[in-house]
Amino acid sequence: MTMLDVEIRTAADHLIEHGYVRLPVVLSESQVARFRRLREQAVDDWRFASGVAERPAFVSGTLEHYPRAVLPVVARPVLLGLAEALMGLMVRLDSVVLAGAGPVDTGRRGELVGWHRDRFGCFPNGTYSRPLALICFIYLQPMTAAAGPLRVLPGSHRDPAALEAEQLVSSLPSEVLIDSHAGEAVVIHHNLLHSGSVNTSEDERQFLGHVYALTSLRAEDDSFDGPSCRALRTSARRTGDRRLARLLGDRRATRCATERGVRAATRSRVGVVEGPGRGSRPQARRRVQQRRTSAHGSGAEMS
Ligand SMILES: O=C(O)CCC(=O)C(=O)O
Repeated sequence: MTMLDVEIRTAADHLIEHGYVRLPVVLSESQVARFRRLREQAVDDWRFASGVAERPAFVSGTLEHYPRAVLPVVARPVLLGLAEALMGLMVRLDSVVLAGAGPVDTGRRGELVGWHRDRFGCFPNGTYSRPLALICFIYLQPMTAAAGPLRVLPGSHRDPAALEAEQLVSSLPSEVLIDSHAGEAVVIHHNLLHSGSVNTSEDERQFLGHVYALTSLRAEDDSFDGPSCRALRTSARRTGDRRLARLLGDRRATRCATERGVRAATRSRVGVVEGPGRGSRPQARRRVQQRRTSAHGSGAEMS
């Protein structure tokens, strides 16, 4: 087993048991700074396009608009590998957003935004079920008490514990506050009860949030159908990278994850590419490798 396999297996075990897991150092310090700048740019672009002055809490379509920054993060082997370990190989992106919450009065420190389950969530029946979606929050500042840490109720992805209406914005005895570092990812099962906390720091509280969902479920928040996403899909198909094609919503790539293909896995820009399909030969594979290099080269990685 590689170090990556061990990391993924350990993370998967934690998420199955508790409903969430922390993955440290998904973004470096300079990448965090770059994403904070990107959030400003995304907000400005959105305000310009919509002709409004207020700052949007969520800017979506970020893969379409900023593919060079966003693709390497959503396709990070540890994140996508974790999603596949928990959900099976049929994984696609559901949405990628840059989120921000402005500061509020410091007297409100410790207030919750509200307990909820995310899309596809339902009242659990007491047994673990594989996630239909995994939500990844990559926070872009240290999640101190002032910034407003994410709160989770461990085990609530499977326990049939009900909350009363008045508890929905209350801190609860079994909650865990996640004081993650900037650039750390927190990944949660779609059925986990969780809540943000209000931001009483001086800066905007920001995260890059993305969702992995089963390919059989319709993408609700993002069509991934603009020119950049289409070009990424075409390029993934051309280079035989079915894993990336699936991630980007290519329906044809959902028919190709045969056991044979998976066993023949080789390294690719996203970590693993499935083996050759019917009729491919070593020369064809070499050509694919060459094209893969020329298509994206080092440009796919963030500096
Ligand atoms: O603000 C946070 O930390 C979490 C946001 C959240 O719960 C959500 O987007 O579903």
